[in-house]
Amino acid sequence: MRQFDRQAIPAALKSRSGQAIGSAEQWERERRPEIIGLFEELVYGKNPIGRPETLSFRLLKEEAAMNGAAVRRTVDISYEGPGGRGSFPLTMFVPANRPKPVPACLLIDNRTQPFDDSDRSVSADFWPVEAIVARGYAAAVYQVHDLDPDRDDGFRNGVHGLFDEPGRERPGNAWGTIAAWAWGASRAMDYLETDPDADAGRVMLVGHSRGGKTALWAGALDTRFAMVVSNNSGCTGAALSRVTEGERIHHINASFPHWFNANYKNYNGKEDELPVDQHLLLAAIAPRALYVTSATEDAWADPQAEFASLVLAEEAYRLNGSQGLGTDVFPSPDTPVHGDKLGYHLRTGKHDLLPYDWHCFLDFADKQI
Ligand code: GTR
Repeated sequence: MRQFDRQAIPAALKSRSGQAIGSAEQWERERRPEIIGLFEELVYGKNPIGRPETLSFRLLKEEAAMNGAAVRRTVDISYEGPGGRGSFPLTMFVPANRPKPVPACLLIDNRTQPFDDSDRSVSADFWPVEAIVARGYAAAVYQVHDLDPDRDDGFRNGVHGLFDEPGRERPGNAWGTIAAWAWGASRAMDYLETDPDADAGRVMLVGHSRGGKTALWAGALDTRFAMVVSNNSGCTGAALSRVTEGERIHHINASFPHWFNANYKNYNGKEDELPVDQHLLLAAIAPRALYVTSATEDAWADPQAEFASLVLAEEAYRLNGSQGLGTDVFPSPDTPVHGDKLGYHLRTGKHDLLPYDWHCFLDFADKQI
């Protein structure tokens, strides 16, 4: 693996004031909240609201799917804020012939085409529901643009428009679009907690690319997710910003100014000045299960920078008596590494989410949840 200076990277087990963090209890009480607070303040932004009191669920449709192998359920998740009412649909396929409740995958779908899988007669590589259901998991999905459009539009619409204080200038730490999508994952979890067919204590949250960044942030904030999967998440996802040879903070802030908060722009070209790096986001998921992937042809996400981040996150897992990933040797392509709580694979091919990736997530999930 590429060499980098570990000393130049903020230590997981040292607080900002320089205090050593020596126990899981101290991690939970001091360092983890400090890390979350720094990411809110400087990177993703702070959500103005958690679970709204007005949150409600309505079953829109339920029918047999996949020739009877699954039940397909569509639920409307709705809420109200000072800016009005909003909602997003959650679609879920539940394996028909399994004892309930079953574990579930929740996919944060960042594809832009409208979602129409009504009879699910054709398998999609990105979301191979037949395979997921056949392995005994419920497959749930929501689409990010139902929470907030993926455009730099001044945060007037989507959940920003509903919950931001009307007329108030947005502070530098106001939530960006990735935070809005992550908020949606928690609202989907609120629903899963009420669905008797799904075991909310065994949910794996999955996202690809910008959806992978979202999965990591949602998984760091919301400890109800038992397992988090970051697929090819790259810059401001799993990849270490100080180490990457791919996309950098100034690139991502220029191409996608709406993804992160305004304060993050102060770190364009100044990765070294950030008091966090992305391994701390992964560490904030400890002691829960975490699986990170890269692809050989995805240099923009920088596989080595993604792997290095996991290796550095391991310290937080060790505090909890876990071995973490158990190796710092960058693996060969298509050879998954399973530590006891951390997993990784480097898939041959391009930036994408494919059946091979899902197969590996489920292998890890079978052991973890
Ligand atoms: C790219 C962006 C990446 C990644 C990707 C995606 O253009 O630079 O950070 O998120 O989009 O979401 O597909």
